[in-house]
Amino acid sequence: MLRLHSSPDSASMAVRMMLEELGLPHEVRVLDRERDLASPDYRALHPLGLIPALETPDGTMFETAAILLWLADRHPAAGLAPAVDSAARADFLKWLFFTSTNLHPHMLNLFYSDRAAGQGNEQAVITASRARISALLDALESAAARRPDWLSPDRPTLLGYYLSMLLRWMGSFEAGDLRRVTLTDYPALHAVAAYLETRPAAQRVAADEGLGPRPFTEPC
Ligand SMILES: N[C@@H](CCC(=O)N[C@@H](CS)C(=O)NCC(=O)O)C(=O)O
Repeated sequence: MLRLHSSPDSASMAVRMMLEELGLPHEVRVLDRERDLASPDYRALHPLGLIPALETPDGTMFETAAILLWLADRHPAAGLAPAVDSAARADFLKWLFFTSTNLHPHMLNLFYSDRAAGQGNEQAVITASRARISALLDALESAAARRPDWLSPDRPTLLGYYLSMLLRWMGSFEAGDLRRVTLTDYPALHAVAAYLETRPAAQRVAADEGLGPRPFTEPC
């Protein structure tokens, strides 16, 4: 049995949606962030005490992108990612890692700016990361506009779920003079998110986590 350690509206959301999309039996453990993340029991699962962690028959996994890729590769018939030997795999992997090593960390900088810059320097890191996020979203929009199968607005995909989750957070973040990202400024990414949020898998998770009926395009 798969066991996901989660928290509402955190990075476990994309993993839950993939588990639902794949129809895999799983248990969801909702963490108490204050109590659990630093506990020895949870640190034994995740060395940094972060969310998500997924217990699997092959051992515990962490890092959102690694978990999503493992799930997709284990269930190739679902087509959530290009097969390992397909021509599209190279392009897909490039943009998956682009997202997990650039966009995701810069988004975390917005929400945990004191960690990145030290207390008192939060605004500088928020301003720098926000500017970088704009450049990253421009690049991702260009990739999505080419309508690759692995980031399609017509079918569920690993990268679509991962990006839609990150776009949800960007759509709700504002600080000082920095306005929220308007998702409609990125029409190809918006189309991916708008399609995915209609999927029963996404709707079930959104309802359970209290994310509203349009969790990606109208974050509440
Ligand atoms: N690179 C990690 C980042 C995980 C991460 O930072 N998760 C956040 C939730 S979205 C978290 O655990 N926050 C709690 C904390 O940092 O105290 C991944 O992709 O899984």
